[in-house]
Amino acid sequence: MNPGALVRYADRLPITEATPALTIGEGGTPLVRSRNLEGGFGIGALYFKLEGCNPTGSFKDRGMVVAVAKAMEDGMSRLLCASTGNTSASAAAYGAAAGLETVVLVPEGSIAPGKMSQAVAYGARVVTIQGNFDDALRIARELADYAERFALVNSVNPHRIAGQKTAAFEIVDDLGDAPDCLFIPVGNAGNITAYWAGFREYAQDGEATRLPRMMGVQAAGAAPIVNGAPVPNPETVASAIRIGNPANWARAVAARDESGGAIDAVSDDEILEAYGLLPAAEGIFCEPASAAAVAGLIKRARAGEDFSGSCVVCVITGAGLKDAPAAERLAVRPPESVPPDVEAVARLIERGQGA
Ligand code: AN7
Repeated sequence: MNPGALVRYADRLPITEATPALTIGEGGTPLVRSRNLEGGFGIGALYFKLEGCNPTGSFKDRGMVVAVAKAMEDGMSRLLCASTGNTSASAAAYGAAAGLETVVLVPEGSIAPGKMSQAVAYGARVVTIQGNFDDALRIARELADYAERFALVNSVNPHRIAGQKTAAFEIVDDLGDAPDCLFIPVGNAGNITAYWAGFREYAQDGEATRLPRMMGVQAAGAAPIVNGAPVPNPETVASAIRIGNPANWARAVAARDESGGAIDAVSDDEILEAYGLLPAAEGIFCEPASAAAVAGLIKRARAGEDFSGSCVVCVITGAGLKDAPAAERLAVRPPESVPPDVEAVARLIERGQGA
């Protein structure tokens, strides 16, 4: 049985005897070796860390379990977050499990439908902000300052970062050492911060002999760190990372520079290409933001960077069903309708071979 991220890595998390052992089964996600893209792009070894296998379908659960357990310990009665969707789904789920009221602020009209369904199903109070994510986060931070007993569970909450470190621990535990490179999508930049902290902690304690290059990837229309300036109206098909002024900006830059890594931008076309390649070539269906990490790797490989001697991990941050309508953008065969007759079906599939 999966004990959950909080119990498995208890000695590396900021928990005490008074912290409730909260879990809904987060962590312990698969690290899967590539079957086709590894060879196709000349990579020594390529792995995908499938964070969509967490209970609410994204990596957010690792940090949320710690943040919500600490909120319970501190006697908070309400959770609050701003979100492009996944944080709100996760906060709503852990809030329900913990018996806390959850209020989520989301940018109106731009969160993926699966994420909205989750927040509603878990019983959160969903407030749609007539603005973008950056507006919602600004309001959440101000609200948390003056409203009583609201625990802010965005990645400005250090317990979120602490919990998300566990993904780096798992990768090292599975591979026996750190990889050479970690490709990861960057939005509010909490996750790249957390992975870097986790890899450093493991190396300091002798659990790993090396540190990976941290390779962050932003969408070109929402690439403040790459551009070196906030983006007032971020736009990208990858709605999860449609963020113009990341809260953890400085820490992402530190992770990049300390690790000898990079933060790159990829276009929506490059994101959509990777978003289609992953299910077709690997059997992995993720949401567009997650595909950005793989798009970043492909872009570098095509530009001639030599990964033939490298062990590379791409973090697949969220599940494909989160944003099912995005799949309509893929150039794949649409469903074909036939009468309920075996010959009609047989004729159709024979005729359609390779078409
Ligand atoms: C699938 O849910 O910011 O750089 O409010 O959902 O740590 O922000 C989501 C971010 C990557 C970027 N992949 O992570 C939110 C939110 C997926 C995501 C990111 C997000 P950060």
